[in-house]
Amino acid sequence: MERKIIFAGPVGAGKTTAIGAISDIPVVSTEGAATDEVALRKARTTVAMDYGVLQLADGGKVHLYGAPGQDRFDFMWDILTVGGIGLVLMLDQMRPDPVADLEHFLDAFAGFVKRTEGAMVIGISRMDLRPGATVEPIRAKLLEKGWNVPVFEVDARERDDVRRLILALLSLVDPAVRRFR
Ligand SMILES: Nc1nc2c(ncn2[C@@H]2O[C@H](COP(=O)(O)OP(=O)(O)O)[C@@H](O)[C@H]2O)c(=O)[nH]1
Ligand SMILES: [Mg+2]
Repeated sequence: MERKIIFAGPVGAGKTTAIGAISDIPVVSTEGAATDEVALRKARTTVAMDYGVLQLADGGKVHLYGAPGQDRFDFMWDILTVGGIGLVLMLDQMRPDPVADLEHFLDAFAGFVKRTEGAMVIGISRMDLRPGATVEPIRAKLLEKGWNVPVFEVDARERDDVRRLILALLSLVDPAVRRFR
């Protein structure tokens, strides 16, 4: 069975890294030189999408699509979500206001998440860079807004962390999904 999942979130949250950490093929990226405010954060950024594939133990495939983080590419978000079965929202603990980022992306992807009947998980990255940070403010905001979404601390560079995130999403969609290595 073939399934498509989407990674979304702000620039620098670790979407490209996460897909690279878990994909069984070298990631296909459309990175370009960063311009405007993003150039202050990193030299290259995803301008259209990232693509990777994860092979499941049962022979199934999960197609992994990373959406560009910048709002001016938000027209890509509607294109990328077509046929998707779930959303991984990556948030970055080092951003000035991760809770504001959460609200922004919940609004932007609400239609998609509704179509998938709530197939969404959240990964909070770069926790290691801010000692003492917790995911509680994110959980509190989700609760306040009535979103029942699993939240994980992830290091996007760690395959096991990304794996846990994707397994959680797949089991929301299909509780019988087989484990993968
Ligand atoms: N220290 C640390 N760095 C991370 C973590 N997750 C991702 N990164 C780094 O953050 C940077 C931005 O990641 P990238 O995948 O380009 O973000 P994207 O814009 O969402 O695609 C990369 O240098 C990653 O290696 C984490 O949990 N801890
Ligand atoms: Mg990227």
